Amino acid sequence: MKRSILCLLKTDIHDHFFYKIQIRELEKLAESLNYEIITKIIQTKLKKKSKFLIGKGKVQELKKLIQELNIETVIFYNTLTSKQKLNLLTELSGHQEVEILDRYELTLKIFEKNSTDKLSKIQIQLAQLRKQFPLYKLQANIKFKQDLPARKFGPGEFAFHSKIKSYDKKIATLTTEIEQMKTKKLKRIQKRREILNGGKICCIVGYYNAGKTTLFNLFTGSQKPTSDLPFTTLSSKYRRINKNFNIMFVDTIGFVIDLDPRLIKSFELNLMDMQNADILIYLIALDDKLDLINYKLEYSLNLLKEIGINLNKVLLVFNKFDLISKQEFEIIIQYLEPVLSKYPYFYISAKNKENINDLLSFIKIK
Ligand SMILES: Nc1nc2c(ncn2[C@@H]2O[C@H](COP(=O)(O)OP(=O)(O)O)[C@@H](O)[C@H]2O)c(=O)[nH]1
Ligand SMILES: [Mg+2]
Repeated sequence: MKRSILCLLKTDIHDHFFYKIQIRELEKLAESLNYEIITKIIQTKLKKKSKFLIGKGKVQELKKLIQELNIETVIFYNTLTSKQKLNLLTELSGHQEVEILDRYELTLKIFEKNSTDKLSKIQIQLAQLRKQFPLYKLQANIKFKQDLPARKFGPGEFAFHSKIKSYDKKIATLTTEIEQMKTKKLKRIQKRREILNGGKICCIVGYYNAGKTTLFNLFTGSQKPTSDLPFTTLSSKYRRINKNFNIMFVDTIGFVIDLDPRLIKSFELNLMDMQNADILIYLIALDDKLDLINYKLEYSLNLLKEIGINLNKVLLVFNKFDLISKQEFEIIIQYLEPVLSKYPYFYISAKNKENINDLLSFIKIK
């Protein structure tokens, strides 16, 4: 367990609600990697562009806390530029170097830990390289200037350039590899369509912990691992209910709030599963707070639209019905009326197998 501090910069002074969700999300992500959260720092500041992201005074406060509380890692909710990360590393490291992470890097670390298949591994590796490269360039540049103040060309510079070249090369190789995998994947999807012979592909999407894998297992009799930890599922899986049933289900990666666009891009291959499906079950966990359900729903529908998905194929499915009362459900439905009037919706409990047959019948005729 690494002793850690969480750090969030809030740029909206009127935000009295959402930042709490953000910091809670960060906490969950960090805990899933065994970081021990010792304390949290939240600063409200309008300007994000600054030397350290947070203000200079806050940095000194942070420095003191790191020493007093024996902190090994500082995790930021906001994305840090390479310059900000370098400045923070320089300013905050005492005898021992502190680890500085932003949520983007933290998420990649979770991906890395959970990835079991080659495809996910390559996508993650590429995203990590792309993120590390600019920081490496900055660090190497500074170091090389310190090492060789007088000479123009020296061994330091040579090493620096050859490392940059190897970074470039690795990124290019992985990019090509992913392009090839995309082509192969499209072919595989087409083959599945041929086997289905007019049947449908139904992809289950939604936030992590919505119960996607639980529902997939229930539909297909699979035994994929489920858990309340983020990103247990990384690679997509296709499976039919049985040979006589003309629908194939797909379980895939979950969303998180405020997903960095680069993260979305780095999982292009998973997006292909969503883009090529005939039906999208958008699964929503009913045990979240009402505001959060609403926020997640709006955010995800937008996201789906952005990645080019026709929203006509979306079916909203509320899961974990067993965890709330009928009255609570009514309140949720009323609150979400503006969205619900646009999509067909169902409520189920994947765990207790409630209302599953109704859902299946609907999918069959859709
Ligand atoms: N109470 C309840 N828990 C559920 C239900 N469906 C899934 N879960 C639990 O929610 C957690 C996340 O499930 P999982 O299928 O891994 O979610 P995923 O991240 O969307 O794939 C697990 O602990 C499941 O046991 C449900 O209908 N009711
Ligand atoms: Mg899952």
